[in-house]
Amino acid sequence: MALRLTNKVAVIAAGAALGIAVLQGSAQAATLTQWNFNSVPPDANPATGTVIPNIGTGTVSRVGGTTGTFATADDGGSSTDPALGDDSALNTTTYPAATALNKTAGVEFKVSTVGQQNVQVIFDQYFSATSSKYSQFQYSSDGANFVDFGSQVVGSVNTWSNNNMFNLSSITGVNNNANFAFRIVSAFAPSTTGYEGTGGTYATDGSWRFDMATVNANASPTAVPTPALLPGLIGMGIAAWRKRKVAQA
Ligand SMILES: [Ca+2]
Ligand SMILES: [Ca+2]
Repeated sequence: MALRLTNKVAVIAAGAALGIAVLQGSAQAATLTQWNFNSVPPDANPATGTVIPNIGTGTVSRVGGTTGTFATADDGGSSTDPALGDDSALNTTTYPAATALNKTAGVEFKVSTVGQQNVQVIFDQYFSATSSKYSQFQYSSDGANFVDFGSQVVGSVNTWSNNNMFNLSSITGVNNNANFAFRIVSAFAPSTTGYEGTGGTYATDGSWRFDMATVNANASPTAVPTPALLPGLIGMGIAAWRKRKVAQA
C-alpha cells in the first residue's frame, strides 16, 4: 500500500510537471523591440539612419536638451550590430554644463509591454573623449517619472561599451504596461557634483552614440497553473495512474 501510494504520488507529480512544462512552453523570451538605427533601404552612408525600430514598435527621442543625428557604429571597436559600412548609431551631443542637470540628458525609449513580462533592456554605447564617463539607466512605469536602476556604465575613450544589460524582471510595474519607458542619461562622477570626461576633461559637445537598443520580454502567461487549473492537472495524473494500474493488473 505504501508502495502504491508512492507510485501514485510520483505519477501525479509527473502529470502535473508535464502540464506545467507544456504551459510554460508558450512563454519563451523574445525580442519585443530593437533599434539598429540603420537606413532602410541601405544607402552606404552611416551618417544617415532611422529611428524606426527594425523589430517591433516604439519611439526614441533625445532628452535634456541633447541634439544630434547619426554616426558610424563601426569605429571604436564597433557596436554589436553585424551590419558593416552602412552601420549607423544614434548620435547625441549638446549635453549639460559641467555641474548642471545631473541625470537628465541623453536618450529616452518608449515601448509598450502590454501582454509582456520579464522585461530586459540591452544596448551598446559609445563614449567620445569629452563625453560624460558615467551613464545611468533609468526605467519608468508611467512614462513620466524615471527611477535609477542598476550600475552605471563607465565609458572608455572613443570606444563602444557593448551589451549593457538591465534585467527588469523583478520590477512588476513595467509588465503589461503601455507607458513603459527607459532612459540612458549622463551622470555626475560618483560622490561629486559634476561630470567627469571619459578622457578626463568634460565638454558639452562631447558625444555618446547608441546602437542595438533592444527590449526582450516574455509573453505574459495566459495559462499558468492556477488553483482553477490544478484539479485538471491532478486529474491527468490520476488518469495516468489508473492506466498504469490496469496495465499492471
Ligand atoms: Ca545610412
Ligand atoms: Ca547600427
